[in-house]
Amino acid sequence: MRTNARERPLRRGVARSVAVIGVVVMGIAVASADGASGARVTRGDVHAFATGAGLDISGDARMVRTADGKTIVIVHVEGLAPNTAYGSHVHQQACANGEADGHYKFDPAGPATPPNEIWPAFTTNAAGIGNGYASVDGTAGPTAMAVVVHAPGGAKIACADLA
Ligand SMILES: [Cu+2]
Repeated sequence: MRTNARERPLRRGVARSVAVIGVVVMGIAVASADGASGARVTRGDVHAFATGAGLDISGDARMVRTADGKTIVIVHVEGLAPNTAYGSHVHQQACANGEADGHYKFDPAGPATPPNEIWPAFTTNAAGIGNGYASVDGTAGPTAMAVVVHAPGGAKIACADLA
């Protein structure tokens, strides 16, 4: 069947992505425990904004500034709609300050797209669970303060302060 032939590579790709995220999470756990690696980790729990208050959203977000000058962000969110693509970005204020304000940019005068911004977007599984991942060259500055999750329409629905 032609349909199956098309689906198989996609499924393999998804499985590979999940495996890659798993390896990265393990690597970060090691980095957190081992200060000698030189990586700096900030993290926070994901909670719903007022606009997402009807949803029982939970999860966590992590930012790793690696010793070799990369910034990696991982966000894990539960309680979302199934099989849905969500936007997610690093924002430049705390969640409680203007709903985290706008996007963090490495170069404030640069483009509003990666890699000048950090976008750990994701698509949820059938259980409404999503795992987002982004890795960019450069060490994020101190105003990379929160990870925001956006509904498909763009509304800010959830946030995690990175501390
Ligand atoms: Cu955003």
